[in-house]
Amino acid sequence: MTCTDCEASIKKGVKELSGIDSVSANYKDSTAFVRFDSAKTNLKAISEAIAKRGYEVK
Ligand SMILES: [Cu+2]
Repeated sequence: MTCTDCEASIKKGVKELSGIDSVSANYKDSTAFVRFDSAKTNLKAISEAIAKRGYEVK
């Protein structure tokens, strides 16, 4: 992530999944925090949603 637009893009991409409670992203330290319902989605789906928007997930 290089700017606040990246944060917004990641948040939007993750929120499109079902079972997401909240998403926050911080481009300055390249982190994203996601609270989700593990019965509805999982880390893999979230990682894919982020990767689909062109970001590397570590
Ligand atoms: Cu950006």
